This record gives sequence, C-alpha cells and structure tokens, in this order.
Amino acid sequence: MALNPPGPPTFDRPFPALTPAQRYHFELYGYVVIPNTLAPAEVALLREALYRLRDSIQQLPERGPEGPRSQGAYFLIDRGHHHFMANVVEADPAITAYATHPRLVAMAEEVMGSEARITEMNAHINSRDRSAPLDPAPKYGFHRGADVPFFCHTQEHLFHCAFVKTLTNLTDLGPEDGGTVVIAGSHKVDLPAEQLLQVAYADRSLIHQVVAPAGSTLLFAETLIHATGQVRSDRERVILITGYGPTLFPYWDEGKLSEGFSASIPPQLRPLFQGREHWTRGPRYRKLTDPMDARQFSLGQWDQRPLPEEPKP
Ligand SMILES: O=C(O)CCC(=O)C(=O)O
Repeated sequence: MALNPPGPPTFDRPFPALTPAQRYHFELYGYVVIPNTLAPAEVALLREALYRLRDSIQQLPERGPEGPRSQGAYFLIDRGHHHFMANVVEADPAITAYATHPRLVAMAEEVMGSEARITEMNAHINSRDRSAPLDPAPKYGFHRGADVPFFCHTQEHLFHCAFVKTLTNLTDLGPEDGGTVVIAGSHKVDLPAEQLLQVAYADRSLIHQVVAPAGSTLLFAETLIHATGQVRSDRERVILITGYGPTLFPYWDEGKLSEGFSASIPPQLRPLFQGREHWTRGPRYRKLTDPMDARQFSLGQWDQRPLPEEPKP
C-alpha cells in the first residue's frame, strides 16, 4: 500500500487546542487534565462499548495476542480485577471515534509539535485487588515510554515530545479510585528512572494522581514517568487511551489494522491512521499566550470528520 504523501492537514481540528494556562500546566508538570472533553452521553457510549468488548474477548478460547481476537483486540492483562485490552482501535465505531476526536488529536499534535498519527490504542477496566491487603504506601508500576534526549525538543520556548497519550476516564475518579499516578515534571528530566523513583517515594508530594470527573482527559508526554494508581475503593475504573506519534512513526500495537477496516478509512483520515511517507512531520507550533481555538467538537461519527475550513480571504 502506497503511503500518503506529505501535505497540509486533511481534516478539521482546532489549533491551539489548549488554553495558555493548560499549556503552561503541561509545560511544568508534563501532563494536564482537561475536564469535559466528552459529554456524559459520549462517556456512557464508550464505557458500554468497552464492557461489550471485554465480554466478547472473555468468550474467546485464547484471550491473548495469539488470538483469535475480537475485532483485533485482546487481553494484555487478564486478571479478575484487571483487564488491559490492547489494539482496540477498530473494535467499535465509538472507540474509533475517540481516537479521531478532533480536539483530542489536536491536543496531542500541540504537545508533539507535529501532525499526529495513531500509534496504539488500549483500555483498562480495573478494580481493587482483593488478593492482597491495601498498602498505605504503595509502590506503583512506574515507567516511561520514551527517553528525554531523543524524543523531546523545544520550540517557541515550549517543550514538545514525539510520543503523547490522551487517557480519558469513563468513570468518576475520586482520590481512592486508582487514577493514573505520575512523577510531576519528570518529562524533562534526563536521569535514570530509578533515581527519580527514589526521590519521589521519599517525598510523595512529587507523585500526582488523577482525580477527575468522568469524561476528563489526561494529556501527557510519554517521557513523564507514570503508572496505574491503586484502587482502594469499591468502584471500578474504566479508561480509554490513544497513543499518538508524528506521521513518520509506525503503528506499534501487536498487530495491524484489518484489511476491511483499512478499506473503510475515509481519505481525510488516512494520514491519521496510516502516517505519511518521508521524514516531514507537518510542524505546528504555538506561542504560550496564543488563545485557544475554542470551537466545539464532539465524538461524532469517526468516518465523517469534516475537511479543514477554507482559509479566510
Ligand atoms: O492505567 C493507567 O492509568 C496508566 C496507563 C499507562 O501506564 C500507559 O498508558 O502507559
């Protein structure tokens, strides 16, 4: 399949997608939580889609990557209290719509400083692990998916990272509900992760945890050290995550888009799903004080994204 040639953006999305204050928060901490990126009805639609997908994978004789899979999706973690579903991008039209949501794509592009392509998509449904007593000072599965010197650069005096995630909670997250934890500010710090963990565990005020109503999106650079939080309540947590990279990156999930799904991608979304040929990255940079493009965008139909607006004469 011939790759898409370099060119201007092919579907309409806002720019800048963040307010100056949100961009500044991201600059300082490596993440920002944006409330109400999804409306309550959209949250419910996505949550139901993920529950259906989990049920469907549970029916399979083998639930891991070797397959058979459910619409490409499989379990990476298959435990009573934790289902981690990978390669969910084509599992349901609502899930696909999440990955192509114009504001979410644009938020990722703003952090990358480039046009985005989808590199991976997954979801977690997890609850309290009742097999072990609750640890008052838990150790988390901290990790980062990109290293600072190779993946990051600055432009207009703002930090950019070439691997970004939009992680949206589809259930309310109070302090006991296991929201994502991060080591604040670690996105810029080129030190071995073990040293940063040592410092953060010694002073846990450096560990920030997502506490946010359903429909909020955690936007973060993958150089930020992060982990799943510890669920201490009786509430189940449901989250949906898209990973984005520049259009010159490959698709990373274990697997590839099916032929049927690929054939259904409309032309304006092909760069987002398939990337583009050549090294160009479609640079896009803001200044901190540039006002946010506040146009409204909804989850909508994934394959009916409008084309970019004509430039005003
Ligand atoms: O479960 C979470 O909150 C964190 C997910 C995560 O670690 C990741 O997407 O890399």
